[in-house]
Amino acid sequence: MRRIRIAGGLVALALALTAAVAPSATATSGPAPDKAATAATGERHCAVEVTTGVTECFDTFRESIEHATAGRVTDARLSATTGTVDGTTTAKLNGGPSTAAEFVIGIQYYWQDYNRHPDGTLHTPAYTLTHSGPVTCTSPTSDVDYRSAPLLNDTGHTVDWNNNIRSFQSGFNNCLQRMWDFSNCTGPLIGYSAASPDLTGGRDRAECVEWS
Ligand SMILES: [Ca+2]
Ligand SMILES: [Ca+2]
Repeated sequence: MRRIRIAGGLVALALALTAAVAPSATATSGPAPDKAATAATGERHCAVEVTTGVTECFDTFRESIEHATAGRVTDARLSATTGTVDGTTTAKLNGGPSTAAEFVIGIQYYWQDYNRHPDGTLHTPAYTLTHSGPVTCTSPTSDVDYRSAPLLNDTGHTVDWNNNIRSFQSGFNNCLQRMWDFSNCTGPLIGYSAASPDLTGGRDRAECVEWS
């Protein structure tokens, strides 16, 4: 099942501007207290095209990646041990031709450790939010190639992703990801990174995500 719509209130811009000063590596205070998983029961795996704001949500992660790659990657898998996309999937996500219509730039996870408990079992419910854009990122990280702020808020299908990300995987298609505490992209939580299994003091705080 899937839904097609433009996410209301989502401001998503492709940017070619000079970045502000890069934030420091990680926020400081200790982990936030655990959070209740009481959100909607619909599609838990959403894909946002950051230049248009068009969002679709799906029952399975695999479907969300198929959508985020414009149909190119149809068999995406999350590792049962690490929770991140497995090596085969990573190679496929990075292996598109330069003329591909859409590139995955980052995957957000609702829980720390990529939605996995230490024994590898999934948190319940486990939500993901995949971001994509029409071109790969440029190598310098002195700029901002993509921005999503505020984040998807669709409690009818998933969760309000603002202040609800605990881990992320980027590093796809030459992109690194950084995050900010506030929707105006201030308040550094983490600088440009390929991934973070646990934002620790930055858990459940990001309202602006950028890629370069
Ligand atoms: Ca915040
Ligand atoms: Ca760049």
